[in-house]
Amino acid sequence: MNYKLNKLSTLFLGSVIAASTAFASGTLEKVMKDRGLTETDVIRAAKTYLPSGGRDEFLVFSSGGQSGQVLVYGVPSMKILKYIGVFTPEPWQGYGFDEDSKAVLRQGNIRGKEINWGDTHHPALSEVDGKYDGKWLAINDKANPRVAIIDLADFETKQIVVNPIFKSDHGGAFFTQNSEYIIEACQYAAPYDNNYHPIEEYKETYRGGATMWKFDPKIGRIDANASFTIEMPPYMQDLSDAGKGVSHGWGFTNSFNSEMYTGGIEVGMPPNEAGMSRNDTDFLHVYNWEKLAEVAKDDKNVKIVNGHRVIPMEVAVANNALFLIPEPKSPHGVDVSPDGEYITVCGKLDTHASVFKWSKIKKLIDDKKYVGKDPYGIPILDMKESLHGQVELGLGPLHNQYSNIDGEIYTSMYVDSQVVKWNYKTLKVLDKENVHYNIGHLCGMEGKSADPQGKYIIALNKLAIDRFQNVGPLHPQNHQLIDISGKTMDLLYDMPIPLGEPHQAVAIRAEKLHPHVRYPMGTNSKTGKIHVGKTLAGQEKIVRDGNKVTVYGTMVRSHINPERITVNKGDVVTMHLTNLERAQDETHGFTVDNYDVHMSLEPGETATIKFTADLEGVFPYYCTEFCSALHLEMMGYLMVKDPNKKYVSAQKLKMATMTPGELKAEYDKTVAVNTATQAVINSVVKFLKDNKFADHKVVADLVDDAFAQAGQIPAQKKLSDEAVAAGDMEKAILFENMIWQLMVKTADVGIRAKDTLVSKIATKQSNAAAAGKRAFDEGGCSGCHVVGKVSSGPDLTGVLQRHVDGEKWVANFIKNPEHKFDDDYVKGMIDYFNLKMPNQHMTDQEISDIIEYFKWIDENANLF
Ligand code: K7E
Ligand code: CUA
Repeated sequence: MNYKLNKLSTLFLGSVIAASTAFASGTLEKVMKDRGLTETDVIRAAKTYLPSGGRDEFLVFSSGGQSGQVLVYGVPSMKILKYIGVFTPEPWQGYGFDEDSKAVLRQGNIRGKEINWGDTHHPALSEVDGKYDGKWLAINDKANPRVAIIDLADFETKQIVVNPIFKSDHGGAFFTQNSEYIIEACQYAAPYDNNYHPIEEYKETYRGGATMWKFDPKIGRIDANASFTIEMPPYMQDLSDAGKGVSHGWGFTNSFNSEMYTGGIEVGMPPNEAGMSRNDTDFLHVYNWEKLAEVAKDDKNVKIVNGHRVIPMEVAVANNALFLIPEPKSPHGVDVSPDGEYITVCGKLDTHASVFKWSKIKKLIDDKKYVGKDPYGIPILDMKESLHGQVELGLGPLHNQYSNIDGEIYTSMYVDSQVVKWNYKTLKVLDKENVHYNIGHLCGMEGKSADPQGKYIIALNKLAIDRFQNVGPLHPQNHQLIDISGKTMDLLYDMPIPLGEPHQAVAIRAEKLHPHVRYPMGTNSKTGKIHVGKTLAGQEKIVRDGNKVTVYGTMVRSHINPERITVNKGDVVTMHLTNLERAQDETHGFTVDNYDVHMSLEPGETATIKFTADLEGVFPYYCTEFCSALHLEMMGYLMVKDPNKKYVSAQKLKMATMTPGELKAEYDKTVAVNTATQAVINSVVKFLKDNKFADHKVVADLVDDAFAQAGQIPAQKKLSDEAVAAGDMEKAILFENMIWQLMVKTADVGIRAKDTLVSKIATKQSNAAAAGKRAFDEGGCSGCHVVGKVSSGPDLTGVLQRHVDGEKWVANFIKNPEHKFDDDYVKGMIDYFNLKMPNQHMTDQEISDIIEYFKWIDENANLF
């Protein structure tokens, strides 16, 4: 056997079960002492700890603030799983660096301007009956009024819509209870058209509003043409929420500048912050979007601005569909209860939370009982008569989340840096917990749906200050996990996030999500359709049309086809690449050096890059994911020639060549290695079949992947044989090498399948046996003994049966090997291995555990 085969068979035969480890008693106390941990710390750690390979109960989608992204993490472990590029290019995903994702990103252009950042604020999950269905995620961009849709089948951004009339937004995205619409309310009032209007005409020409984006939950796309905006006064609308249950069909949006103050600090006016917070109350906007959706269908009822349907305030009022309720000063959050009956509003500059009651509001509306009208003719309802009650919570209340307990609500206190637990029905404060620092939103588990789950609340803090190692003046964000399952809250965990400021985050039970692991072959992931550039193995080609060069290529471990592309300087190059893999997680990335292009091709995906080859020269291109042992070889060259230049060929170096005899010898050697390797693969296949691998889905999937690799071998063998027949031994050797590569990949997955299968079918180790394995590995025994195999020392399978009173014999031998060196049996072993077993100074406990481990090995001897 040569080196290659030797290594491979060691991998196979020596693959040992990864057993659970057990620690000696007293270890926990020692770790606690060494690390200065209290018992409370350890309990909190245990509540959030997720063992390797474990799964979280909830997934959180958090706004990435100024990063323009969304991030995904698990609860309770707080492990970050993904950043999703939304309004911002995201190179890892190729987002914004390949044509298909650029097409999505460029949907977000505003008035022809490319915008490459966003200020993401409020993610929202699609709903059925007010409950999350795990299908779609929407999020708004405050800076450039846009809403994006993310598909939870692959966690990719699929659509961006630009608000055609707002210049800023904030009160989105909020799904209505059956995902009929997504609410996007304005923030900073501005003229709807794109013209200049002097600030002195603020009250006349500047407007706020709430856009109702029509959503199709089947395909997960907004239909801009079926959407409309409800015109609202320039009160600076802030957060919104959709009614549900009893209040379904209605929307709620608050505001913070009922003063309609416009500042002027530079001309000696008091600043905005003073003028906009002068009144004791601002306005909660209450609107019947369901009725207005019908109204908007008639052209007579709307004005068209920038191609978008707008319902004027007077039309909304005439249809009894728009009302105002005074609410305490500079409010922020407005949060509808799970049943839709209570609407809790928090005023940043008021110490109270105000709980409005939908049945009271509805009665005032039905009775047309108004206390007046605002300057735009919108009826105003009496605040006191709309209120269920108010509770004093502390300083700076902002946002609310609900739990699974009836009446229980959690409110973030920005100024006090606290989370307050209270009851919105009884209006009693129940508990307060300090957070660090200046909390904004908070995120309950499905805490704003019709079906809140309780268990945890996450504080999304604006400042981290001293919580982490200093990494410079720009600090990470701090998400803090709080256990709310007990009578009082308990802060479990700080998670720094090196991304933008979190505003809203939404959590969903992980079991509700069913993302796929691969695409149907040739899919354009951005459209969900088969890509025009889909290319299968054997269909690769380079097409020229004038100065346009189109490449139809494929990627599969571990080569890119084609491997050489020659174009003229100035040619426009389009490359469609398809990842032919079926195996889970076998992504290939692709870039051409110096051309600012990158794509991430998940199994089955096709994507496109396009660039003008305006630089002359030689440009390597390569796979950017370390996808196999031959990943570095997964490359090729783009050669760009200047058609106007004459290239003189370089002097050819005279290279030594092999004789036909030498070539034949190398060919024979390569074939022999392959034959031997195949025998090893066959033995693994036999093991897998003998142990019924098909009964275990994860193993069967791995075996599928292995066969996908092995299935490519016959075609390569044919090419090799053809080369031999044609007398080209050089080429034949290369094809035989390719066969070996395929065998290695087959083996790689095969080993994983075997290990997985063994872990599935082996009997469970007792704690003692697990401790024994640990002692065996850490005590140095495994340096000479490999289970199931004769190595530098004998195979220990069955060792307890080899001697009379075997357990005692082995225990004595481990404890004191020297005493047995004259024993005939041991003498023979020493001769054979040319090695004496050293005394590893095991304790009696360790020795007895090792004996248990040996028993476990014997129970499972057939698996080694
Ligand atoms: Cu930061 Cu919802 Cu934009 Cu409050 S918002 S914190
Ligand atoms: Cu494909 Cu590296």
